[in-house]
Amino acid sequence: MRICLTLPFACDPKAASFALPYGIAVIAPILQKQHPGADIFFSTNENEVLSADIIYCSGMSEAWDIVNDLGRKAIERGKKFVVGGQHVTALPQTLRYGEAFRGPLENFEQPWANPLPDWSIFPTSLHSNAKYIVMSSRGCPFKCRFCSSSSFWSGRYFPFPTNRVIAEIRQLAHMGVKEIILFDDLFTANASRLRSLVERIVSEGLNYIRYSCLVRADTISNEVLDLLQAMNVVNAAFGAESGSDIMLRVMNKQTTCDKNQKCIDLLLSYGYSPVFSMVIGFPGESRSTLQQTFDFIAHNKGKCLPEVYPVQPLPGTWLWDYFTNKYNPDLNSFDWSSLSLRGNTLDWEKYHLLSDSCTIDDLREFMALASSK
Ligand code: B12
Ligand code: SF4
Repeated sequence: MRICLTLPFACDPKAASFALPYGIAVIAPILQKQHPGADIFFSTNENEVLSADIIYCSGMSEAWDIVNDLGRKAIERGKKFVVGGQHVTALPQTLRYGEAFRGPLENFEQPWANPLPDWSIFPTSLHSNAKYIVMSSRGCPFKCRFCSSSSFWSGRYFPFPTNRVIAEIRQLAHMGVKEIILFDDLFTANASRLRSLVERIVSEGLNYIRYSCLVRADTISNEVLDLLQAMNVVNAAFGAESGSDIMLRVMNKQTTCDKNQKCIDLLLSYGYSPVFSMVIGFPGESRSTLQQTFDFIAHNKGKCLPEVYPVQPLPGTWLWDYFTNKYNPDLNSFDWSSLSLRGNTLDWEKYHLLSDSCTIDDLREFMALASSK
C-alpha cells in the first residue's frame, strides 16, 4: 500500500525561511505504526500525490480551496483522502471530500510519547537548504483572541520531558544540523523547566547548535536570558501585537506596551536584534491606535526587526466567532484565500475589515508606511 503525506501549499526550498514541515515529520512515524509495511512518502506534486492509495493531507485555512480541490480529484480516482490540522479541527464541515481528522494525532494526555520525527520522509533535494524545527512543548496557557492554540489544545500546556527534547535535538545533531528553530508556542513559559533543559543541552555539548525561539514579553528576565545565552539561542522573536494598551486588552494579550518595550530593551542589552510581530485591524482599531503602533515601531527603528500583519480571523479563535457574527458568511461559497496572512502580497479587495473604527485604506496606508520604515 502506498500512502502519501502532503501539505498544500508550498515547500519552496528557495524561500529564505524554508523550514521542513515538522508536522509531516511527526505524523509519518505515527502512521507507519498504524500501517505496518506501507510505503509512506511525502510529496507536493499533484500527480505523485494522486498516485497513492491513501492521501493524508495537512491543510491550512488559506489553502482550503486547494485542499477541497485535491480531495475531489482523490475521491474521483477512488482514493482514500484524510485531512488533519487546525482548520479542519475547528471547521470539519468545510471539508467537502474525504474524512476529517480532528485534533492532535498523538495521545492527548502524553503528546511526547510518540516516535521521534522521521526526517527521512523528505527527499534529499529538500534537505540541502532547509531549516529544522523542534518543539519542546505543545499548547499555551494563554488565550489571545486571534490565536487557535488554546482551542486546539483545550487551553492546556504540555511541556515535554527533557529526555524527549534532547533526543530530538540529538537526532538532528547526528544529521549534521547546526541550526534549530524551537517553534513551541511559548518556549520560555516556565523558567525552571527551561533551566533543566539548558543544563542538559550544555552538559551534552549540544550548545554548538544555533537556536532560535519564540518568547513572550512577560516571560523574559535576566535569569531567562542567561539561560537562552547559555544554550546558544541566537534569535528570539515575540508577538508585541500592538503599540496600544487598549488594543492589547481587546486582544486579551495579557501584557502591556511597557512590558513589550522592557522585553525589547532587555533583549537588546543581551545583544539580540529581536523580531517582534504586530497585528493591525483588530476590532476597535482606529487611526489613533494605529498611530500608537506606528510610534512603537518607529521608536525601535533600526534596532529590531518588526513584522506587521493585517489580522485575520482564523477558525478556532475568538476572532473567527466575531467575524462570523459580523458578516454571517456562507461557508459553502467562502473564498478561503481571503484569509491570507501574507501581509505584503495581501489582496485587499478580499480582506474582511473587522474594526468599525478604521477603514481598509487606513490599514493599507499603515502597511505601506510600516514597510517603508
Ligand atoms: C512552525 C510553523 C510554521 C513555520 C514552518 C512550517 C513548517 N514548514 O513546518 C512557518 C513559519 C514557515 C509557517 C508558515 C505558515 N504557517 Co504556520 N505554524 C507553525 C506552527 C508554530 C507549528 C506547526 C507545527 O509543526 N506543529 C507541530 C505539529 C506536530 O503539529 P500540527 O501541525 O498541529 O499537526 C498535528 C495535528 O494537527 C495533526 N495533523 C496535522 N495534519 C494532519 C494531517 C492528517 C492526515 C492527520 C491524520 C493529522 C494531522 O497531527 C499532528 C500531530 O498531532 C503552527 C502553530 C502550532 N503551534 O501548531 C503554525 C500554524 C500551523 N501556521 C499557520 C499558518 C496560517 C501559516 C502560514 C499560512 C502563514 C503564512 N501565510 O505565511 C504559512 C504556511 C506555510 C506552509 N506552506 O504550510 C496557522 C494555521 C492556521 C489555520 N487555521 O490554517 C498556525 C496554526 C498558526 C496560527 N494559529 O496562526 N508556520
Ligand atoms: S498568541 Fe502566543 S501567547 Fe497568545 S495564545 Fe497564542 S501561542 Fe499563546
